[in-house]
Amino acid sequence: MFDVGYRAGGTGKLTDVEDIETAVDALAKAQLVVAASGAGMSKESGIPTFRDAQSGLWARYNPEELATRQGFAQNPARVWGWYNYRRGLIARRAPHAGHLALAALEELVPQVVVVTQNIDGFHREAGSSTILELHGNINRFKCFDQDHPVGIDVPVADTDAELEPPICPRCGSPIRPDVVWFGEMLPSGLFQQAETLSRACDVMLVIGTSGMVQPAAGLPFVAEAGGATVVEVNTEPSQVSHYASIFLQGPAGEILPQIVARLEALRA
Ligand code: BJW
Repeated sequence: MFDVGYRAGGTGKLTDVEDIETAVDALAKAQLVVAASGAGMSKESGIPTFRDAQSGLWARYNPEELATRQGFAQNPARVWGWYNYRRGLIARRAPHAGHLALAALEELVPQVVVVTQNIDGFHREAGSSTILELHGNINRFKCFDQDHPVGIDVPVADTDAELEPPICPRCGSPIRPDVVWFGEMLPSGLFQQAETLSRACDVMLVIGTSGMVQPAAGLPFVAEAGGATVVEVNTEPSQVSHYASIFLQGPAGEILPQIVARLEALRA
């Protein structure tokens, strides 16, 4: 359970009950809710986040070696092996109660859009219907040189051992996961769509992101400037907390079901 709500920039601490009720009130009146999720959303499914000191996905690697075009060009087998290992991890895990609660929110609010930085596909698996995957999807593939989409069945791996990637049948360049690496643009039009929705939404739920990676990190700011109530759900204060209207401290898998249960009770 979460103990104490913390209002960033505010005058003091509010109890969790007051904060959660304020969030529920805002959601009950909302026409459009944007749920902006990051790696912390999937932590309780057993997927490590990126920036946790000990267990994060970067703990044993330098991100520049793995999540950049230069890293792949230098050692495609290393990067392909790392992603195959992560695909295996995701394949063995499932969405948790927090993902399911976000999907259930669609029954309680006229429009809910999930804007996620996650590449694991758990929101779709949980039943959310409108999802913008800003950083791509680990189970989709394209070629390195030409971005040709490649529909192949790639076996997952139990280890992150180096493995040569398959070759694009059209141009012969190595195949890579269709995700967004550092220095790459987000999929065309997708970010603009996310920005428009963020500006228009009544409530933005910001769930489990450190708010360190642009341009996704700017969306809560866009929502706040557009007049939305920004509700952050995170186990720790983050870069987003500075301008969140409400900070609910605790795990997404506990807080989101509580919010939905209270909304359901209001509607009953
Ligand atoms: C919980 C929890 C629980 C834990 N419940 N919460 C200088 C200034 C500004 C920008 C830049 C700059 N230098 C470079 C840039 C641009 C760069 C960037 O932002 N870099 C920063 C590191 C500074 N951005 C880009 O390059 C982007 N493209 C771009 O900007 O294009 C324009 C451009 C082009 C050319 C040149 C320059 C600009 C692309 C970014 C792509 C990011 N890709 C990755 C990898 C995806 C593929 C893969 O998965 O391998 O995306 S990096 C990684 O970080 C991944 C994530 O989606 C992303 C964000 O991480 P996230 O989700 O916030 O996770 P964490 O781990 O950071 O945080 C987890 C949070 O959860 C924590 O707060 C916990 O407390 C919390 N939590 N358990 C609730 N149970």
